[in-house]
Amino acid sequence: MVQIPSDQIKSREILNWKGLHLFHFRTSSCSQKLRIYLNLKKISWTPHSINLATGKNYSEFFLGINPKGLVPVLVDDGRVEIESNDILMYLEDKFPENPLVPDSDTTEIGTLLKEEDDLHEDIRNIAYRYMFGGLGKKDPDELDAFEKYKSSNSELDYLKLKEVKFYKSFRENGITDEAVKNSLNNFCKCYDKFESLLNKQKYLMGKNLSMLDLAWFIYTYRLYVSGFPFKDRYPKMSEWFLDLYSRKEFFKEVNDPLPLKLIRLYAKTSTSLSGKSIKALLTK
Ligand SMILES: N[C@@H](CCC(=O)N[C@@H](CS)C(=O)NCC(=O)O)C(=O)O
Repeated sequence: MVQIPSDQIKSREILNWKGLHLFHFRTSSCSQKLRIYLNLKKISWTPHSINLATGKNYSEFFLGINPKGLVPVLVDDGRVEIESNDILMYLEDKFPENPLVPDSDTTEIGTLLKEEDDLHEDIRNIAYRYMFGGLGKKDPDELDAFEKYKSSNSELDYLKLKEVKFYKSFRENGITDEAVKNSLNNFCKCYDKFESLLNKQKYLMGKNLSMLDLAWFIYTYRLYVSGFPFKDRYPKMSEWFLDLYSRKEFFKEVNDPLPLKLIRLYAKTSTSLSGKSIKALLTK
């Protein structure tokens, strides 16, 4: 778990908040995953939207909570947790009814969620190239101030530099064809594995829905919208996705609750604006 100790929280007022509070953003993939979880578990929580598109994650208030400038952040009666998968595990421990971890085995799901988290930069590459267009560009002055910001946690200050590097490179070079190819390769390795599992089971970890399905639903949604040919390449995965997408707990949390026909149309348009399509860059 990545808990930020309370003596390191500079925006002290949040430490007095009662109950579950979530800093999130509507279109953030990690926030979407958490909100789907909260919907499925029927857990009530207080939302605090941090607008990533207008740089609110670089405000002094928010950096005083998470110096990495990332959502989601959970605040539970003054306890501050970051990292979406750790937040999921924390909540699962606190709300064990209707479990979303199979057979209470946290080791296997921990490994699989880490594999998913390791692909975060890959989903970023896809989303910034095919979904967000120029909207993902950060204001250079805000980015500089973010880079220079010093919190009382030198480890988080160091980890933040990875974010700065990504956004600087995105501003200068966009997301290159090479980066998209590599990211697609990484996704295909996982999808190859999941496709064969889904030939014998309904969900990614067996016969019951788990957090892993939530996590991969979000990635699959993004790739789908970006024009990844799931139906041709991974038909079982495509069925699995459409089933989850038809459920209101999932559907209402992803970007725009559009009918799938419109999403496919959107995928075509966004692809034509973003250079070579995903289909053209799929190498295997
Ligand atoms: N590993 C982290 C990743 C968090 C993350 O990258 N959050 C993104 C949104 S999905 C963010 O806040 N980005 C900041 C930005 O877009 O400026 C987690 O799982 O919580």
